[in-house]
Amino acid sequence: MKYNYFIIEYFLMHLISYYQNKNMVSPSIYSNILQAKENNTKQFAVLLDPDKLNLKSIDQIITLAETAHIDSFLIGGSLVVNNELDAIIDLIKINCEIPVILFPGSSRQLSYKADALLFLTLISGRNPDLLIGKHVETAPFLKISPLEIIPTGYMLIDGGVPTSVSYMSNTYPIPATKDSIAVCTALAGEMLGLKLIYMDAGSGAQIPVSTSMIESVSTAIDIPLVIGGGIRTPEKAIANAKAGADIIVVGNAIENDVHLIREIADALHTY
Ligand code: 1GP
Repeated sequence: MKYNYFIIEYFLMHLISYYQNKNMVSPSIYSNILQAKENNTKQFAVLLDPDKLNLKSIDQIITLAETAHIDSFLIGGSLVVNNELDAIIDLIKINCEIPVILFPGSSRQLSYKADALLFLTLISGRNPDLLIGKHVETAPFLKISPLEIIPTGYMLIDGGVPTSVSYMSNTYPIPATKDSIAVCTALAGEMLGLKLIYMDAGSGAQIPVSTSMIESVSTAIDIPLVIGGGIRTPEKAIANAKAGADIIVVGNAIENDVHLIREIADALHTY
């Protein structure tokens, strides 16, 4: 019995020291985002949806992402029915040093293997579970996790087609042309202490978030602005960056053409 306690204590000590060392050597992902914003350097994040990838295709994406020097991988999806979240993160971690940020579609999409987590509050919606309920449930697990927690105001913007997020969250998106609603929502998120605003037209959106809305919101807030949903070309990525987006997220288009990783990364990094 005593021997068992000794083993457990030994294991815990090593675990704690592993995470302490990890925290000491890893610069904060959020401070990197703030630094980039201060330098007016635009960041590029590739979104990987575990349901749409297989472990073979991810190899090529990791190689291209590394040579293109993307800034981060976001990992998440509306459902994530397969069980490969940990395996995908392991593959990324073995092959490159690109930070991995969880972008969870539900509170089940957690992995301690990632570097950070967007702690999403769906501020464009009025579903109390996604404004505070799920946060209360997951808070104790996140408190003891090694993940860097980034409180994020998530705003769904109408992208011209019904999205999985809208259906799953039981919320309406903000109408695409109502810039003033987007501005007030983002301002409220900032005043509530959120650290990022993520405006998303939803994966595969027909109409991405407009540059007019991006400009209005980015002018109104001081915290970094993430834009995603329906971005398919380097030109749209650059137009968003010019309008004030700090981080551009692309998922769907890369699943269709992996070489877009290099094209969009080059365009944004030479912006
Ligand atoms: C979806 O913003 C992301 O939540 C990315 O959208 O897959 O359309 O690039 P796409």
